[in-house]
This record gives sequence, structure tokens and C-alpha cells, in this order.
Amino acid sequence: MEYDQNNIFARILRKEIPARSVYEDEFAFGFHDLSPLAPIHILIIPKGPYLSIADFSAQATAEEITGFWRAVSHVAKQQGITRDGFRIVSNSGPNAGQEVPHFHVHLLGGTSLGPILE
Ligand code: D5M
Repeated sequence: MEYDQNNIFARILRKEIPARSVYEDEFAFGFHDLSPLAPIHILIIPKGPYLSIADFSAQATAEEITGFWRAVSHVAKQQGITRDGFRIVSNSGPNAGQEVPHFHVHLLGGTSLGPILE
């Protein structure tokens, strides 16, 4: 599958669609999920055009990969959830119900999250 330049997150990165931003640097953008599943539910996306975690890991430069994961860690600290704990989820493909075809991680916290699958 080819990367769709008009997916929602590509449009958010181009500022064509508003988002409730919490973090931005040259590698990553973090913003509140529209339908939060936890008191803290942030999406973090790389700025490059990657469909999934597999594409990102295979195609991004080492600098982009490092920058992205540093941003994820930074946002967790910024949101004050590192002491009590948090969860990172990335849906990839139809079996995981990936809705937006731009690699993203969900950062979930602010409550006891329970088992990963319910
Ligand atoms: O989930 C995609 C996630 O993206 C889902 O939790 C809703 C969220 N979403 C969709 N559109 C927006 C906008 N415009 N702003 C913020 N959040 C959004 P996944 O199943 O991982 O692909």
C-alpha cells in the first residue's frame, strides 16, 4: 500500500486540520486524541510519510527514529505520567483496527489501565 498524502494525520501535519497540540519538534508531533480512552490520551506521529511501525522502522533514518522515540518519552514526562505509569499502543493494519494510515502511537495514562486486551 502506498502512503496517502491526504490521510487525516498528514493534513494535521500540514495544519490543514486543527489539532490540540501538546508537542512539536522537527521529527514528531503530539496532540490529543479526538476520542480519548483514558484521562491522558495523546497521539504522537513522526513527521515523515510512514504508513505503519514496520514502514517507519524500515525506511526512516536513525535520526528520525531516535528523534521520534525521544519525543514520545518527552511527552510522557510532560504529561506527568512517568511515575504512575503509562501504556504505548500502535495499531498496525486491519486486525489491529488501524484507522489512520500514518504511523502513530497512542500514549495512554492518568488511570489504572487494566489488562491490555479486554
Ligand atoms: O486510531 C486512530 C485514532 O486517531 C483514533 O483514536 C481517533 C483518532 N483521531 C482520528 N481523527 C483525529 C483527529 N482529527 N484529531 C485527533 N485524533 C483523531 P488507530 O485505530 O490507531 O488508527
